[in-house]
Amino acid sequence: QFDTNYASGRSGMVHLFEWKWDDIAAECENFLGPNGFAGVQVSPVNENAVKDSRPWWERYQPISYKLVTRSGNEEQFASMTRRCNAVGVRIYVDVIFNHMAANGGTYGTGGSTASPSSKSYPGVPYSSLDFNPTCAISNYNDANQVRNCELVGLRDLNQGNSYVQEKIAEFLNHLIDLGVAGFRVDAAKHMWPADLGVIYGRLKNLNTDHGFSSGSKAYIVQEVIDMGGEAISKSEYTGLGAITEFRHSDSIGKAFRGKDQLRYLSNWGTAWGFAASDRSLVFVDNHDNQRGHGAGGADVLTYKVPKQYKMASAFMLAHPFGTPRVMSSFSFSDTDQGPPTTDGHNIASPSFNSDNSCSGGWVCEHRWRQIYNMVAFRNAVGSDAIQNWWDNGSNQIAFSRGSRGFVAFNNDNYDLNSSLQTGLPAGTYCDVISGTKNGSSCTGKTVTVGSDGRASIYLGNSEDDGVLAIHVNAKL
Ligand code: AAO
Repeated sequence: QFDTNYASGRSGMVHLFEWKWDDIAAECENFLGPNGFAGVQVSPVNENAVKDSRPWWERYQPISYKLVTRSGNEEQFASMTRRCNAVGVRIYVDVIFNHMAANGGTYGTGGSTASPSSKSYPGVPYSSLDFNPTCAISNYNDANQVRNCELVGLRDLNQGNSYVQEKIAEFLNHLIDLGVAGFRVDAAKHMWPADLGVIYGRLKNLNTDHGFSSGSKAYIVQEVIDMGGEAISKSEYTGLGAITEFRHSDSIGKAFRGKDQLRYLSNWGTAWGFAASDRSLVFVDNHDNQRGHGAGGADVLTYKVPKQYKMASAFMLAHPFGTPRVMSSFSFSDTDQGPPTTDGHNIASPSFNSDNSCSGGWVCEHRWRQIYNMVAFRNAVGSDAIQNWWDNGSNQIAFSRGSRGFVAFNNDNYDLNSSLQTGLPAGTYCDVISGTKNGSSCTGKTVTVGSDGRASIYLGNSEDDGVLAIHVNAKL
């Protein structure tokens, strides 16, 4: 459960937040597969409570485990996993089994009804016997309360109950049969690690018909927000799977917002309080903290601060630490606002511009050249270690990944203009941030590396992007 099950030579998971299954299938074939992406985290797949204003968060209020949501039905889901796996892109599902819908969630996207006030969800079925007693979480210093009471009024399932364990395992195994590669376990912090261990222990191996090697286990990443100072620590979960490393999001945001000098990033990793690399799912922002939910606060970078966001994303993708996940958003002004729709209810498909970017209300950070070209960088450098670290003593830094890739950042208010050791073989390279290699030419800046591995690197502080990146697959 620690292995992402990525196809070899690929990296980079993208969270296609609120996308429809048919659109994701097409995206795997047309964009993610060809550009080296390894996986997609999809929005919750099971039936959720329908809320009048159709906020994005209605999907975090389960009504049943039927696979019917605004993203599509079971047939569409199954077709998506098949089409994505066929082009080497894995699917990870956001699964919610800490709780069921809160009061007011009386009918679901799949036609089931429920009575949350009496803890009755006939679509599963669950009855009041399957839930913890009603109480609210107000004190994160009390582990019993965090795990046995209700998160924002969501009816709290008792995962210690064997019937509940069975229903959850059935739901997850159904998804494994349909070809998924793993799960993001929502609100894992609100469940007892021992109960999660029992549930994970009931999971089947991944479906070999979908190209997984026999004996493969689902990758599990548990949503555990641990910024320190609370009763529950991520280390209680890292023996069971990976965790969402929120400190990464917080620290990278502070650094690229200029609240921490970039030179301090030289020991980026566990020295910053992060979990071990293979247990850390890392991200610049997520669907919660980009809109003020969850944790991370004001320092989180989002698509709304594009220059710093691209720099932070490039750093995350260039650095070997963790399993990076790229956020792909819809644009919003109101933090409750749901995805773009055609009629207030049905989710609209994204449309694409000639430069690969999206329109129609979809931001598609994963289609920003500076981001997808860094996924290609990550694939090009493989497991090569960081070498040739350089900094100017403040906010200009550079490093190589062995002799396969080199990246430089300038977050100072003056130009970077230095001769630096790139570690790369002599030649002319295309900077994959300002442009793309196109046959034997480059649409952006070029960098000439001498026979001693050095190159003169220029990054003006008023340039569109504060990063420059070259790698062996972008040699001209
Ligand atoms: C909606 C309405 C509610 C209503 C409810 C029921 O908004 O007003 O009461 O329905 O009718 C999402 C939305 C919720 C939404 C819910 C259900 O975010 O607004 O409620 O769907 O529709 C905690 C959890 C964490 C959770 C996060 C949002 O620990 O698991 O809150 N994230 C997941 C999902 C999320 C989803 C759910 C869970 C529920 O990703 O999308 O909710 O399925 C501290 C704690 C954290 C805690 C935060 C927020 O964080 O450590 O564990 O997260 O507080 O309460 C600093 C600290 C940091 C602290 C933070 C905030 O950053 O360092 O530790 O401040 O104080």
